Amino acid sequence: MVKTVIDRSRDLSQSLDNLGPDERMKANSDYLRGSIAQGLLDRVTAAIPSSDDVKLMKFHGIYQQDDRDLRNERRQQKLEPAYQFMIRVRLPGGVCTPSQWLKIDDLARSNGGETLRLTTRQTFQFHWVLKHNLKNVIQGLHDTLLDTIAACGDDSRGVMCTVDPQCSALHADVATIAKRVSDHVIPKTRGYHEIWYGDQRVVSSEQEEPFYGATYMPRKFKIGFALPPSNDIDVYAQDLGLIAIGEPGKLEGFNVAIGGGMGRSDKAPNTYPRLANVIGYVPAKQLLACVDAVMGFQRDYGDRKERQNARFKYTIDEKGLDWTTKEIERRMGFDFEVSRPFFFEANGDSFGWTRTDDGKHHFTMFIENGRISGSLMNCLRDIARVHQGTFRLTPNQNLIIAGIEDQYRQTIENLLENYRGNLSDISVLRRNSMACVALPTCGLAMAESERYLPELVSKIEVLLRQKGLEKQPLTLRMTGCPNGCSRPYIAEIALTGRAPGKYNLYLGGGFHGQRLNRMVRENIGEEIILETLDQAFSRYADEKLPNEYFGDFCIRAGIVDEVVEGRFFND
Ligand code: SRM
Ligand code: SF4
Repeated sequence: MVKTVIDRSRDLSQSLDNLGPDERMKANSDYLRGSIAQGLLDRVTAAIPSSDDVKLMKFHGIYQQDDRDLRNERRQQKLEPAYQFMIRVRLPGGVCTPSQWLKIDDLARSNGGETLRLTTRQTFQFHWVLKHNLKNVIQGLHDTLLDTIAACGDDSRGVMCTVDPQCSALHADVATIAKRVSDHVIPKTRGYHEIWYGDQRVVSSEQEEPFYGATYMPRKFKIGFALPPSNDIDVYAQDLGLIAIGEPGKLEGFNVAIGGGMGRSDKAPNTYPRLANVIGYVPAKQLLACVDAVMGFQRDYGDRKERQNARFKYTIDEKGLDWTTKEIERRMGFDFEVSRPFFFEANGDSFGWTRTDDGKHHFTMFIENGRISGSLMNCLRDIARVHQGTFRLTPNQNLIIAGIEDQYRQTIENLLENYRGNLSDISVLRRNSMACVALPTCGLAMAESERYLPELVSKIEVLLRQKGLEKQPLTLRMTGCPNGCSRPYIAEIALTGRAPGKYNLYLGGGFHGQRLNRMVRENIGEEIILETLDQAFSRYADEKLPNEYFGDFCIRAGIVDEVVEGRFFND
């Protein structure tokens, strides 16, 4: 058992007056209970009446939202907004069983608007859940050994892990560790169990949150495990990225990368995306001590006055990378070893059928922007009824039907065929594209994303075909606001929403997520987006070197300047 290092000298709950309002709210919440249980019983409104409870529910994996398509109409009718809730499942490493799939499918049909969303951090989201159905969903998940604790909130979020079947032999070991880390860092409050499962409160002399304390983390904290050569999880975008080192059957340890993050805000010029820095190597057996030390550092030094500067990346830049590393080492009680060599090839998924050395078959299926509904939902339910392996949700919002034995492959192929599981008519660009949810559910969206990208991709496909570039793999990511939920700032082409129909256009990110892109045009509509891309593609088609990626070309050709420091300030 690893000893948890807690620096009580910085127990901030002692001096709350100097801190931001969310810190006081957390400290006064009775370890995330607040008055959520009472708010759920209030039948006067479809919302949760207390704004503090709305924030606290995020720690329970639940977001209050409203249907933004109906906002104006309801305002005119003097009705309250059409409140409903998003529920995010905690699914470390993105792996679930067929019986869990069937339960999730069932809950989405009965309580979640007959749709499911696969997220960029390898989990499921239900949208459109009404207040009186929240308990049904959470208890239904509990029946199948799933929960939503810490899927959102100021805590360690869903832990990611590479799911590429080609990494299978090492995958089992790393996925087990990812799950162990997820269990280790999960909030320990019993508040969740009391509110959602009806457990009785038990008086105990033990500390309710031995690691987090009453104020939890200053902000969300994200951990991800990558297995080279696949960087599907975008390890440089994680607060704590762990790069597995070893051979199949012999996992040795992890290179440790700290301080990645995508979020930025137009309103706050001192916010920026940042790539994580690799600071050293730890043997696998010392990993939990490392996780405690890194998270403990951020818990104790993160900014608790200004939430917009509270992510780990800003703490590191404020304290300096060297000092941060030394302090983490002090807390671990040992030094990092020199980081081990590794290389990444790509951050996308390899689609279609593969067979691994253990004789199992895997099918990676393209799910456009992670959205599952209608005939696709039916097809996947049919597959879950016969499948004996696992489902793996990829960090690119796709799905792997994994671990299929010889005798089941034909059945699954037939079921896929009934749907239209044929990848050949899906362009390379579309397969490598990703959009965040945005409208109509996301309260922060300024522009469309998931509902618009498919249409825009069709138009960009035409440009690529005209230049003979349709086979060229390139990454394209869109968001409805600058927050970066589809990790746009490391894509070769990115569009982030500014206003309805208007986006900032970024070019020059690294193909395997190793380099930030740069903004080339601000606040532009579709016509100028296509015109700008058309010009860049023309030059690329004429001047590209053999095997040169589009992002690399944009830098070499001077279309954008390279971001050299691993972060950029708002352009
Ligand atoms: Fe995100 C907030 C959706 C991955 C950065 N994100 C939101 C909220 C909850 C909006 C809100 O606060 O009211 C969105 C809910 C939309 C909806 O209707 O479902 C939302 N984020 C998503 C998802 C579902 C996008 C998707 O299409 O898959 C992803 C869920 C991941 C998961 O399963 O946990 C999602 N969000 C990300 C990522 C990518 C990642 O983590 O790898 C990022 C960038 C990485 C990072 O954190 O730096 C990301 N989301 C944000 C931010 C900006 C954070 C910041 O540092 O400034 C916000 C806004 C905030 O926290 O204040 C945000
Ligand atoms: Fe919402 Fe913005 Fe995230 Fe898209 S990037 S889901 S619009 S917060």
